Amino acid sequence: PEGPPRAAFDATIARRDRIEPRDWMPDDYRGTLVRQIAQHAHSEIIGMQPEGAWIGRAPSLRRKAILLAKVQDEAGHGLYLYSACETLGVSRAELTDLLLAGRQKYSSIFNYPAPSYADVGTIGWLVDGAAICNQVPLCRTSYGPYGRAMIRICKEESFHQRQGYELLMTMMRGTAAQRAMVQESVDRFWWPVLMMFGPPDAKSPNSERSMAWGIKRNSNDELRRRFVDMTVPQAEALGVTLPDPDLRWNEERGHYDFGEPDWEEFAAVIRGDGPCNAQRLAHRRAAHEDGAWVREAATAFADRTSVGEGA
Ligand code: FAQ
Repeated sequence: PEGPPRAAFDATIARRDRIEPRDWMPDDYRGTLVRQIAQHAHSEIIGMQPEGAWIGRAPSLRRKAILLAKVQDEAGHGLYLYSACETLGVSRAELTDLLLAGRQKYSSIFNYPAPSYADVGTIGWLVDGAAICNQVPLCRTSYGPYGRAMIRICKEESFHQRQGYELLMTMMRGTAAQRAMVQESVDRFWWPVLMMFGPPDAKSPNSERSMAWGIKRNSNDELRRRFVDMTVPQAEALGVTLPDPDLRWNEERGHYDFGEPDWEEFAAVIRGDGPCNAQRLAHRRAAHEDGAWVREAATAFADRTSVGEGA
């Protein structure tokens, strides 16, 4: 509608204040939020797979306990995000069905394999590092439930990033073979991590509108540049080389210059043709089917106990 509800929405956005679930909002605003939040939630849940596969093979009890806690946090993040999305009127069951039907996406990065134990460290350092860079501004997103979920998620992601860096630092102080494992892992992950920020601004169909609505606070390229500036000194401290011959400090701009990711590869991964797309979705589908009896039992129990509250 035009008139009061629309004016109230526009004024809230203009003040950079929060829209809450019961406020009137345009259908496109709601649709964009459902798309982004669901995609984010699916990423957290599918994102458990590459590291989760290392839990049984962690090299010590301490490393196993840390990894178990981290992967469990990712499940928690998925649940906060599904809850935030449910305030927009779609259920978690519907969102899961859309994911399994290939009608919603999850982050491209989780379609790459994690064949080496060093990948556990690299995922923490670079993937969680990129996630933080993208998500800190989302704490100020215009939709209340999403922004509040982001605050807690970002605190946990900071721990995840530090544990990854600490793991890699330990390996870099080890043998030559361990240092080579770290370098090989960073070489594989660097470019796919830069793609996590999405297509270049000129090819990002959703950015302009999402930024006008305050859903996104920064553009894809801005956040990608911020991530590179933040990460290069960390790579130097660690003693690894980032696999980009064009990476160099630009004195004039006060930022790093860097090369262009392979956007053809990005498009292929999003289309479903990445190295692990089929495996990740098949695993997610199997987990969902294996859990059917739990959902049925919980529903039956809830039906029985809801007759007299608390009975
Ligand atoms: N992968 O117009 P834009 C994590 C799609 S972190 C797949 O620029 P937008 C933590 C995009 O959806 C990862 N698809 O789109 C963790 C759109 O297609 P659609 C999750 C991508 O939304 C760490 C099309 O391309 N984080 O899980 C990607 O304005 C370790 C055009 O793009 C978030 O989701 C991509 N990388 O900007 C867990 C953050 N990029 O939907 C476990 C929240 C773009 O129209 C272990 N999301 N596409 O069919 C965002 O900030 C935004 O949605 C962007 C994309 C920046 C990802």
